[in-house]
Amino acid sequence: MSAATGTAMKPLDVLESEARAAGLAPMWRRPGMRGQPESRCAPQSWSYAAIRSLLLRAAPHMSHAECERRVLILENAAMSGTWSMSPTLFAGVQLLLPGEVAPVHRHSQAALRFAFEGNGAHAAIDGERLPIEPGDLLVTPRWAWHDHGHDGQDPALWLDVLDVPLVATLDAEFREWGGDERQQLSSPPGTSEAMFGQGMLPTGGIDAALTDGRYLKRYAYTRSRAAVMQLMSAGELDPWRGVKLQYIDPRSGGAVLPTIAAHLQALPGGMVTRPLKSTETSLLVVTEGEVRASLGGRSYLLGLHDMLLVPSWTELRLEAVRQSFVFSVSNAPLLKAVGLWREAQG
Ligand code: GTQ
Repeated sequence: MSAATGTAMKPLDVLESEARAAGLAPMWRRPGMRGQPESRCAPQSWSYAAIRSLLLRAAPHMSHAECERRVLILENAAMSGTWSMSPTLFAGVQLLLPGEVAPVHRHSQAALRFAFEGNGAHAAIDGERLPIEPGDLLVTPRWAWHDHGHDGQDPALWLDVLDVPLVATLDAEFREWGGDERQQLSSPPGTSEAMFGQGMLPTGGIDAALTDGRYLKRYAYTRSRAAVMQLMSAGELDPWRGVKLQYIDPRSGGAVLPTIAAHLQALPGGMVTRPLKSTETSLLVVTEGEVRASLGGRSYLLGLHDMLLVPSWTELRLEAVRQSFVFSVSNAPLLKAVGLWREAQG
């Protein structure tokens, strides 16, 4: 351009274009490092009623035979086209009709499911069949074979949360289909809960063989709800959280998955939490009651099964319009593993 217009290029411009041609970028052109996180995802709420209605309308046109899983993805408005809820997490709501089968497969993305409605659905994970009843949490670690079925009468809907965007960023995506539609069962029902779900762990020299593919796969809502309910009734309230318990993998005492943590929270009617922000990105799901959330200066009213995405470093306060229970997931384990987890209590 300079030659055409007769204006001489400045020496630095010449150098920079030479640098770019050599595959180099001048860092002096880059904005400085940020003083604090500015998330690529934005606060967003999703109406369960809207998702449910769309899935039921989609079902006659989209059988499980035609799609891998019948899911509507919670795609963040600030990340349009990425199929992502946040830079590390994928979330979607899945519909399985009575008699349908979501065929067996496995993938390098880790998954968990939180059931919304429908009795009689079940998962098979690593050779064990588990019920999926409303409020249950099911864990499907990386590379675990899994399929889903439904022997009940009403549609089954649940939330799927996977670390899909993280695994894509790390260029580590693998997926395999099983030979048959359903996997062969190798453990009687209740095995993993007896081994890991009673505050006890298997012992003995055959540990490894005994526990291969076995871990706590299902956290029944009756038990997790009773736990937070009891603590709430006893007044064990944290001003920032009410009662908030984390689901743990009893083998490690840590989160249920290396990249995804899950929690259940109880708030007595009328409680307003003190403001809190952290570097974790969370998705909240109201499982009972009604919650008004103040997030990043905006207010959201969340009814049954409505969901709210809380980006990194965005201040959150919750007000329980009446006694409420909130399930949540977050990417906290990942941040903690690399020393990036931070929290500021207001
Ligand atoms: O049920 O295995 O929402 O593989 C997305 C990908 C669910 C599943 C999703 C999956 C699944």
